[in-house]
Amino acid sequence: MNTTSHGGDHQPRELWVGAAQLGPITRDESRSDVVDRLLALLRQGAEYRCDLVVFPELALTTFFPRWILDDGGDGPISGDTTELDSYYELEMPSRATQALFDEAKRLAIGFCLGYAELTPDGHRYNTYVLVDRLGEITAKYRKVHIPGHEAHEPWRKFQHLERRYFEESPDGFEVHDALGGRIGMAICNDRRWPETYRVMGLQGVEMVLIGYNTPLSYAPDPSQNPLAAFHNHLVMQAGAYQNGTWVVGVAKGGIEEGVESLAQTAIIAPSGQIVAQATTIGDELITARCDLDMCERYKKTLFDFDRYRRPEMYSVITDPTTRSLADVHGRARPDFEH
Ligand code: CDT
Repeated sequence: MNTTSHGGDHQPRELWVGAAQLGPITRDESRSDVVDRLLALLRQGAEYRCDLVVFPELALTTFFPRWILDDGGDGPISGDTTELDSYYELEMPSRATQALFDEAKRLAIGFCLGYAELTPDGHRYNTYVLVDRLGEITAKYRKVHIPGHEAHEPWRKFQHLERRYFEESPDGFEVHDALGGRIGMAICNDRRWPETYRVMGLQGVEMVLIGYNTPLSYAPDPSQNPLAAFHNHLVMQAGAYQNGTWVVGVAKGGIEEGVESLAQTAIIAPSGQIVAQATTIGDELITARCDLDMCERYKKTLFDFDRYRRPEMYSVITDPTTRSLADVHGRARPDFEH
């Protein structure tokens, strides 16, 4: 990689990124078989001289929130949780994933890995870790926006029980100086929310890494099904452009245990343009040379936040006591009165 310090000389700051899309992982696929697939993609990334390889959300197991895996009552998780617990990692690196960390260090390549995390004190998170060229975890992110439902809903063809199996992140969206850039992470449903990108944009993010598992069938409103691919790129391209950042969106796609999921892994420039896109729905590495200085072209012009933003006009976004402009101004504004 050809890097300079932020705001240094005129050498381009380039980060070669690999987006490592995965095809389906079956319910009975062992961790070591999955890690072998990840290793193959990591090595391919090294052959292409990538600095960083990004894997999807929950990259070590099948997307288990599609099943009710405990007693399934209205309350919290209860009963026999043997299978459920088997999908979580109690430590990272774990015994099964150590090979990935060792290989990254040997190849001097970074990676980002999504997995289900069960902490020693019993908290369950949908987690991403960023690993540097030395095979060390430099940053951890826990999913902020948890979609789906809390209790078993038998009317659905398949469940989306993320809200039963994962807690919301207590930490939020941080950015990290790593691999020569300013890097942030988000997971799946997070990508649909403009605040995800803006909170990191305000911290100067230059590349947002986003893994996803997106079923092509959305039970609460099937009219959205044909738009799944459009919405996927719409939100990531908008997030990139409006914040002057690279976005790397990485799918676990294909038909997994009978459920079809979106592929369409993409690397998106700060212009909002897609510069690389997967063409299959299986394991596939796509790569791009990302000029991190391209971010400044947007951050210093049209999206010069310090110059043009009006945060005092946005209080309804974060202040739960204001629900309308009338609340903000303490009265109804004349032109709103009838
Ligand atoms: N994994 C994940 O967050 N998937 C959601 C599905 C939404 S439907 C409950 C997504 O936003 O793609």
